[in-house]
Amino acid sequence: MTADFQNWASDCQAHIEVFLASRLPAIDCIPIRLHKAMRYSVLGGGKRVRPLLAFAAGELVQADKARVTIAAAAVELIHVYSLVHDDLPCMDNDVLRRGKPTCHVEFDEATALLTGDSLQTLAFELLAEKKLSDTPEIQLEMIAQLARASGSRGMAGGQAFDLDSVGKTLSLPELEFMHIHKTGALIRAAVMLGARCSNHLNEAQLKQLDHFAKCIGLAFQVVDDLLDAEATTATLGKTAGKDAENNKPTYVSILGINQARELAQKLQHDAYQALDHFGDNALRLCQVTDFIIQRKF
Ligand code: GRG
Repeated sequence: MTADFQNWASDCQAHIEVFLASRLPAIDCIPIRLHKAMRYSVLGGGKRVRPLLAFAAGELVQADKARVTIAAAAVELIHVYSLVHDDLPCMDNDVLRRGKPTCHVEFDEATALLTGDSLQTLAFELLAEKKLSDTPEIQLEMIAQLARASGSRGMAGGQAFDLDSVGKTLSLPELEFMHIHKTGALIRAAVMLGARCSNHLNEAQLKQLDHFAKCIGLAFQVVDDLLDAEATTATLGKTAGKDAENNKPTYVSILGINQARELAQKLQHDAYQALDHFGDNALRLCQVTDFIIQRKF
């Protein structure tokens, strides 16, 4: 990773942190416990991969950064809501997230449930309150796109499939279906919402970009499975080895470490190819792709 990319990514991460901090209700705002839990869950942690993708897609189309910031924040809020709910005892039952106790451990289960709910609605409040596109119909489509990506035909549906697959043997296409929904849908939304903050791309180009986003969404998950198998809890900031412990089908359990690594490289290559005709404007998207593949946590 180049120093130039590291500086850009640090700037984006700091920028989204400040924006999220400014839009989350203050801790002295009633109900205090809920607002504390929301800020605890969102602020001061995470790689911010989805905001990085939204900013990189925004740069591809020279979109207004203030608009992209709102889109990036909305996607990150949905992501954090999903983490808070995923960690609950009724789902993954985890105690560590982003290097600190999970929301329900630090607060309580009811507060964690409400935290996820409130982060989700805040995401849509942000998307709906300011002009994000010069074309109102496109902004409506952005809101619908994030809703679809988050709901039963996207992330929540993928999570349902995941919960149902514990202890089962999945085929590779079934595993792919699960992750295209559970993890991929939101990653795709991050890229597409960033790009739609400007009217620069035609339908064919948007389709091409969506194909790129699909490839990196899957690549993200393959790498996640590899890290779960190979990295330590201390490095990850969340419990390592959970997939095998919970008897979950993963790319590693189906393909083995070496083939899973090869698949991540193939998806990286496919992602690059999808960006081919965008030329130099796609530099940041290529760099975020490398970051996703090379990440250590
Ligand atoms: C509860 C509706 C609902 C959905 C949960 C995304 C998800 C669905 C659960 C998260 C469980 C998980 C570990 C999924 C694997 C991929 C993933 C989303 C990892 C966490 O994302 P990162 O690595 O996390 O971007 P940070 O903390 O860096 O933001």
